[in-house]
This record gives sequence, C-alpha cells and structure tokens, in this order.
Amino acid sequence: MLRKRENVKRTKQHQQFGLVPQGQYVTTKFPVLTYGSTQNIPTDAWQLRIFGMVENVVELDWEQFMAMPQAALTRDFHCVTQWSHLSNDWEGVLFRDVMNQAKPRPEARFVLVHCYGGYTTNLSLSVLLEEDVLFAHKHDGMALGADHGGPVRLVVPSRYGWKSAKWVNALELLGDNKPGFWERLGYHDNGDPWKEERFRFAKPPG
Ligand SMILES: Nc1nc2c(c(=O)[nH]1)N[C@H]1C(S)=C(S)[C@@H](COP(=O)(O)O)O[C@H]1N2
Ligand SMILES: [Mo]
Repeated sequence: MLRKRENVKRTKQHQQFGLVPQGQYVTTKFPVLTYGSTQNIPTDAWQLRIFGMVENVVELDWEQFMAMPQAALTRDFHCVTQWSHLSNDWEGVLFRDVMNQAKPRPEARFVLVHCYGGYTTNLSLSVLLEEDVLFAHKHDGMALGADHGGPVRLVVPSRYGWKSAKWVNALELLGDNKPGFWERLGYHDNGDPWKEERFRFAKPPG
C-alpha cells in the first residue's frame, strides 16, 4: 500500500515536469511482461543473425558480440499497459555498430526483429538507427536475467516496450513493412509513447 501511495506521488511529480508520456504511471518495480514462456538461451548457444536486404549476412556468436565496442546508457522504459520504469542503466552494443557490419541495401527500410520462442516485432530501420538503440546484456549493473530477455535483448528507448524484443535472435531487413506479433493483433507499427501510438486503429479491433 505504501509503495502504491509513493508511486502515485512520483507519477504526479513526473507528469508535472513532463517526464512521463500521457497515460503512463511510474513504478519502481520492473515488471516482467512476456507473452508465452521465458526463453533460457545459454550464451554458448546464442546467436544473432542479420539477413534480408543486406550486402553482408552477419552471424555473431556470444564471443564476437562481446568483443564489439561496449556502450552504456540510461533510459526510461514505457510499457503500453501503462507502467513506466524510469532510469534503467543498460549496457551492451549499439544497434548502429552491429548494423554497420551488415551494410543495409538502399531499398531496406523496415526491420522485422525475430526472437527465440517465436516473438517478433517490426520497426523502421531509421528508428533503429537512432543513437540510443542498444543490444543490451546488462541492466542496472547486472547480467540481464532470462526474465528480462537475457542473454541479449533489444532496447528501443523511443518506443513502447513491446518493441524492445527480449531474447533477440535475428533481424530481417525488408523493403516493405511487415507487422510483428502484437502489431498483427492491432498494436501500432510506430509505437511512439509521446504520441500515444498504442493501436493501429483508434481502438483495438474486435
Ligand atoms: N521475446 C519477447 N520480447 C518481448 C516481449 C515478449 O513477450 N517476448 N514482451 C514485450 C513487452 S510487451 C514489454 S513491455 C517488454 C517488457 O520487458 P520486461 O519483461 O523486461 O519488463 O518486453 C517486450 N519484449
Ligand atoms: Mo508491454
């Protein structure tokens, strides 16, 4: 109960200063949100593959991934179910650095992100190339737990949480947009929380 009252107070303060998007409340918890089951992928079996409209198909194993330049950033996280968890410290490899190895072809405009377990989500390549998009393997100083998408998840700070794919396994570069798991069910292709782009339609279908 105390925690609840604190969260209400914190939410009001953040809203007052425009620090959380409309329709979000601030929580100090970091809820786990997974459709289906947690994937347990040992690092020695983990792989990241980039394919589709690229000059070079890239396949990185854990060692190659960890040998890349490491970046750290602190960002807020907004789930479309309305909780926001602020000031997450993420560490990992910048999306840009990984994508540079693949050399997207000029026709490549969209990316379908594939995860272990079958989850997918779509983003435009230009959003993913923003400077703070990261393949994260650490959260708040600790190895990213399997519940939160470890060994490696995508973090797309400028979009709702469902675009931050856990247990990321592959990126498919496409010329035409192809909706992912939630997007096929009515969630927004772009998903900017500051524009409240929750649903593809004004209301979810059905
Ligand atoms: N592979 C996979 N990634 C996923 C999900 C999922 O169900 N499967 N859920 C998404 C949703 S809706 C959110 S809000 C965040 C939640 O991340 P968390 O469980 O670390 O809080 O993960 C996203 N990434
Ligand atoms: Mo979410």
